[in-house]
Amino acid sequence: MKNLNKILLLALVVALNTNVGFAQSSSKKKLSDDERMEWWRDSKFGMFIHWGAYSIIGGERGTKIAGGGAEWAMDKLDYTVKDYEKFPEMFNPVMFDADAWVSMAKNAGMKYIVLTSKHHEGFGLWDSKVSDYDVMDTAPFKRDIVKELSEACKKQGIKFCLYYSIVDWHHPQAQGNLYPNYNIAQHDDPSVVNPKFPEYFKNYMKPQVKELLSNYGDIGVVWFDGDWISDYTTEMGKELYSFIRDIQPNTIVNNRVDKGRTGMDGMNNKPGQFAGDFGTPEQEIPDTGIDSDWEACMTMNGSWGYKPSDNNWKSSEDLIEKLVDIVSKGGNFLLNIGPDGFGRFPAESIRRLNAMGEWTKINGEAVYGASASPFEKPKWGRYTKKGNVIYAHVFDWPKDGVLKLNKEIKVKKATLLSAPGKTLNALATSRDVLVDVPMLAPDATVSVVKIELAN
Ligand code: FHN
Repeated sequence: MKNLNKILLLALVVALNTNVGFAQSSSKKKLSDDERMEWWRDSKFGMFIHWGAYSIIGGERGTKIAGGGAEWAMDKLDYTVKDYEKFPEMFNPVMFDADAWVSMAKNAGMKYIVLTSKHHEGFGLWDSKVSDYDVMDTAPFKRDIVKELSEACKKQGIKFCLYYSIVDWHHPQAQGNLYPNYNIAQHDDPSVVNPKFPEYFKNYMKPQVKELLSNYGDIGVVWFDGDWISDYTTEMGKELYSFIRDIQPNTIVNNRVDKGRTGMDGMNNKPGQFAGDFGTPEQEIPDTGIDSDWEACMTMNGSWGYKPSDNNWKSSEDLIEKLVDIVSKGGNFLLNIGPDGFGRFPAESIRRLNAMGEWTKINGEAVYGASASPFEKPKWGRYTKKGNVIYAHVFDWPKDGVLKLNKEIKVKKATLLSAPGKTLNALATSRDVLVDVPMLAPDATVSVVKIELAN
């Protein structure tokens, strides 16, 4: 009996140390597509994190500064595969604090985090058994970043999601005949065929994706990128999609898993023919709503990866308006942070996260679980909708203290989200519905009027 107890105790310890508990929680019952998408559709606001060995470089080499995203340093700053390897070899972000990152996302009002487990440079932020080019084997850091962040997310109740680049500038089979010389043409020119790519797909990519889906608990979204390279095929995309859903049936996968986009368009060109659960407009917001799931991803300055030379920061006000604009058109907003090589979020990003947090704390009701506006876009801002409520997000506060709503809106009750106890007077005229609002905007960025509908 004593021995049996010992065995049971040992089994429990092993289970706790090997993520067995996580794996079990992943094998939940298969949900319908609408059920599976529900948390994501309601979330509206997530954090993208671009972090890798490129975060040490910051987009600079001597006097040269990379144009565009600093995560492209290897390509833009002309590093050979061998030259570049020194950066993963010095990757030691001693200030990385997963709990602090998750808290910052949470306080900003974000509901999920998408971490670049491997960007185009090929360096993995987890303990991969099929690769030596990762944070445990190559880098002095020797801490499994995917594990730490997944656990912090679980602890703080945020969905943990992973980005994975199909493009790999380091793996020999992904480079094909050009290896050991890295050459961007390999990826972009359809006439340069890499006969080894299918081996990379089968023996490296799929096993890596399997590790990520097996060892880190429930993965909310798998966010692929690099679908544009000519060696990657729609057959591979469809295979990968089912492969993922077989491992974690309820995971959501973006449309870049397949080849449905024209060029770098966000949405698929022929809906229904390609694998993937949502479209991915990048650095843009569609003009109007789209009748399918989509998520706009965007940088705060002009770079995904850490780039101290880029001071072209969007203002907090602009970012809040972008969030509202996206939600009013039925999308999600995935806003990027590029931590530095020590593991710190840039101070400029933290400031913006804090401002967004202050806004979502008061006005989150008008965003989370809200859907696209059924009304025409008003001149002063945007509408979002939830059940029998319309939220008027006012970007330009009326100077005369009278907010003009579209005339189809039949007001039962109007209040400010910042002062819910006080009902605002509303009057329907033949041209508009007029709501008496304070002369001064209650929120310096976007003030929200909640309108309970009579019909
Ligand atoms: O090349 C990448 C880029 O570095 C970044 O990761 C963005 C994020 O959506 N995706 C690619 C370009 O579409």
